[in-house]
Amino acid sequence: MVNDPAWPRARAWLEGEGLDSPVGSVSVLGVPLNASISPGRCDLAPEAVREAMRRLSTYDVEHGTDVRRLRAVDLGDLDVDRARPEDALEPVVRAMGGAVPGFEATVLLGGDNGVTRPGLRGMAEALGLELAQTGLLTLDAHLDVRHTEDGLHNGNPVRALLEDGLPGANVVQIGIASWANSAEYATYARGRGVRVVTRRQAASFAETVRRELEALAGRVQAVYVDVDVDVLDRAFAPACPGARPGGVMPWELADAVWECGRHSSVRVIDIVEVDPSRDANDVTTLVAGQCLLAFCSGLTERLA
Ligand SMILES: [Mn+2]
Repeated sequence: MVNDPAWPRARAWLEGEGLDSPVGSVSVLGVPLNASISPGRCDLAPEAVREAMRRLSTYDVEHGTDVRRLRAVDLGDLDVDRARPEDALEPVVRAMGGAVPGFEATVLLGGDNGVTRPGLRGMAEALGLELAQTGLLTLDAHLDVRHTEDGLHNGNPVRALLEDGLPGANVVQIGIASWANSAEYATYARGRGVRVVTRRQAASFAETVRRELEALAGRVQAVYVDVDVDVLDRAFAPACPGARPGGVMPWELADAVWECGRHSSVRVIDIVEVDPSRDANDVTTLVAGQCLLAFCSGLTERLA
């Protein structure tokens, strides 16, 4: 790969290369949890996404932002690739005690969607908040409220959090897809007070996210955003086993994630469900890298 100092690479930024006098800082923590309902290799994602960032620049031409104005601190990966989600709770919460304070925002690179429960619990603990003072915004095709009787996995983090004490009214789920959920679980989520916004209802995806985030932020002290990459159309997310035709477009997701970066209530975002062993032409790892960068572009705008 040609090294051109006039074309800074996102990977180098992630490794600490930035501009003088940063406007703030972001921490990045790999959480290679791999305990999905359908066996896969989501544990490979943090390193694959970092690798994809070699081919992405740091410049957001849409907003005129260079993310190198932010200081990035990559804290590496947690040793949870063989852990059950129940056993990942303690190490993730402990690591977030160092990854959240002192940074304007934290990006968790999953791993499967099981990351979201320890991620939100870790954010709450790091900020000294009760779960009831926190909000969860999911950009996901799925409700993730399958029952928890047989243990935790990537299909039930939202249910597990509700059972932990997160009030349903603090949860907003955007991008929920047809033929990817069941009537029973949709009834359960709505019955718990969860706000469910379907793919079609969120036709203007980023605008819907901006509006819902604003409303949620008014009710809580800090917001955790779960970006399940399977909210994308399957054409752009072949590495996400749960992605289906009819999902959102990459630019819609980028705009939505940018809005999350810009909003002062958002302290943590996770990017989950990418299984690089299923990818085609690196499209999914590239789009996951773009999500990280779009969030950081919004964060730069927040702090500038
Ligand atoms: Mn999910």
